[in-house]
Amino acid sequence: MEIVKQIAQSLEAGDDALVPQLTREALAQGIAATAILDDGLIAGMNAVGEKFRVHDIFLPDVLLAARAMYAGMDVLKPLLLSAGIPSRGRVVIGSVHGDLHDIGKNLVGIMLKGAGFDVIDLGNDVTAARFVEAARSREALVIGMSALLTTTMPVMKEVVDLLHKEGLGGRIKTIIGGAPVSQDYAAEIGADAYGYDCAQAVERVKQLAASAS
Ligand code: B1M
Repeated sequence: MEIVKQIAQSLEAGDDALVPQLTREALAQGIAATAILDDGLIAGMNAVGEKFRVHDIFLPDVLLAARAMYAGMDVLKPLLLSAGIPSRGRVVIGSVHGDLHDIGKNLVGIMLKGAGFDVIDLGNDVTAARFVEAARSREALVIGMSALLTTTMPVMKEVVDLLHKEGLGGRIKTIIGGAPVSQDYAAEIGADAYGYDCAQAVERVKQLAASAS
């Protein structure tokens, strides 16, 4: 697993040429895509977050790391997606208004597609009105929201409240996730589920879709 550590280190260094190269090599060595994702790419990004928090590195370094993360994800994406599964239903996802972080949200989208969901990705900086309108007009079973900033978490409550105000609360389910979000926060704002990571998000969405359909 030495190579997986190297992937994490290259991501920390923001090397968007070496990360995909090592990712391909790791796959060729027979290492599972999910192990490369968790122990290489996500582990590297977590280290970047910690260094950024203590001002060891600065915003441009984080941007480079994000670019390297995407370069690695591009290699893994086809392996995390599986073709030919009949649709389990439609899910609208997005990063909430004010939030430009989209790596975790994109991973959740890839994993949901891989599990057979029809995913409508609204991107980042998505207002409550856009989430609800998209879910209603596209007949989605679930809205999945991601927030990485403590300041943007309240938008999740706006979405839940708007759904209830429009009488859609029982029909369209909600799941929230992102580093500052928790099960307690989901309960507090009345969201139907919380996903700790993209794998758990898929399990929760399966349960929500089954109860919504
Ligand atoms: Co920003 N940033 N950032 N940043 N950034 C954080 C979030 C921060 C914790 C860093 C720190 O201080 N340690 C901090 C937030 C502090 C806080 O709110 N308490 C922070 C800050 C302050 C900022 C700015 C304000 C910095 C500035 O401008 N001074 C600014 C805000 C911009 C904005 O959004 N308006 C900013 C900008 C950026 C970049 C643009 C440089 C870049 C984002 C690039 C991009 O996304 N395209 C960036 C990055 C990369 C980070 C860190 C380092 C890494 C985030 C990441 O991608 N992690 C982050 C530190 C950290 O989180 N430790 C940080 C990897 C990703 C796979 O994990 O997104 O958590 P994550 O997703 C996980 C789970 O959370 C879960 O599944 C994934 C794993 O499987 N999950 C879900 C996510 N969404 C889910 C949804 C679900 C279920 C599960 O259901 C729907």
